[in-house]
Amino acid sequence: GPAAATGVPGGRSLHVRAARVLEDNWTGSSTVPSRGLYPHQWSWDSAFIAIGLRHLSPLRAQTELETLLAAQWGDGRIPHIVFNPSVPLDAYFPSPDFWRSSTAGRAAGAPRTVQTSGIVQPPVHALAAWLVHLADPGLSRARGFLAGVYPRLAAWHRYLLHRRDLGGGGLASVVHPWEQGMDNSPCWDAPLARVIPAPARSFRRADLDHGAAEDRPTDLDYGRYVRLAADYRDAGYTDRTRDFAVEDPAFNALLIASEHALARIAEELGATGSARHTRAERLTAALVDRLWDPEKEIFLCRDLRGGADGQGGAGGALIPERGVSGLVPLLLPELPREIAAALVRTLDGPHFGTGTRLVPSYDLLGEAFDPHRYWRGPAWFNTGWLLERGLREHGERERADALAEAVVRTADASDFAEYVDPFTGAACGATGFGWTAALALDLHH
Ligand code: 9YW
Repeated sequence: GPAAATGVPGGRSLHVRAARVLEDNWTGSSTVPSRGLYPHQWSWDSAFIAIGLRHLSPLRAQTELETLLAAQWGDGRIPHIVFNPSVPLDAYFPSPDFWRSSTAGRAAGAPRTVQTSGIVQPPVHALAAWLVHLADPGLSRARGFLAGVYPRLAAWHRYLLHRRDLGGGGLASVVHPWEQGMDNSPCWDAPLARVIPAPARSFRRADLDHGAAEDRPTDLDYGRYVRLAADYRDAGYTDRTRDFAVEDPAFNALLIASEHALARIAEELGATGSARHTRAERLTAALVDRLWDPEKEIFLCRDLRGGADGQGGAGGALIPERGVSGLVPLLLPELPREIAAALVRTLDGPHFGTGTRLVPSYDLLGEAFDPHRYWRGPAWFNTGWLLERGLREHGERERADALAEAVVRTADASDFAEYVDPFTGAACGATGFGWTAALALDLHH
């Protein structure tokens, strides 16, 4: 791709500026999403960051993933945060003394030597490992990179496909909005409304030291996040019956894309990947069957505890909110042609496309739409990257090129913002954000 200088004053290219962000956020064994706001290692951030890092240093990209996987629990889960012991406890909430992984998570096999959270994040890791391998197969083979990560990634998928099939339909469920990664998306409003919030005075929001309150989730949201996480912890992080259980389209699409990647990794290691490819195809069919809405032409979340009897006895209910998560399955190669075409229409149409520079995180016409508040409207760069990949996968080259260009340009112009106003591209949240720099770098290549 066009790796040349972009002609900005001073002549420093996007490549150099993105590399600087990733250098500043590098701790020696992994990369923080943001020095101020998120000073530890986050699971799906690291996967996206590795995808960009591979262009700067395939070794650092491999190390990034290896560091994360070293904190894997015995039951296979990859925790959403791996805490850096040298960062003060009050720099981020909820801190290790809230999660208490090494004691509360003992039955689930939490590691003893490193402190982690107990929930998970979307499984982008096998896809990232495969892309990192491809950047320098020689180094990867010499270090035994794939041979080292394969059993851990396989255990991770096994955890999600078995312990987290709470709906019995083959898909993985999330038990907390933080697990799906789009914390305060309006898609979560209905299932969250049933959660009794922890009192606001029972915790201190460190995030507000670094971000404008009106760009962040509310105190009421946080009260509910805290309650759900504390209940999960107090149940020993076991996945039996949970009050909050949702099947999310992006989470499952990423699991499927990663299952395909794991098949390729197996093949590279001299084994057969066919059982994994077949499983990915079956999961794609389950995704369509359980989450596709043919009228709205988007995938929806299934609230397993919603619906007629409130217990999800009838398989729960679809949540009628359009979030960007419902477009992410475009990533999948086996998506039926007519569904891929419908998703492209939705991307272009009044709910996500009209007047926007980048794809918003939530329905432009939705009642809850807010162009600045976190996952309730702003555009994010990881979803932009995933949709670019989806468009390319389905032969939409011009649309993919245009989106790639908009992602790179907006990332650069916003000083690698955490998220942006979807109409103007104005920066929101933190700047110098890890995955923004990494994914802009990847699309620039
Ligand atoms: C939190 C780190 C994480 C991201 C999530 C994003 C936010 C809040 O920040 O989560 O405190 O974990 O919603 O997707 O991984 O960047």
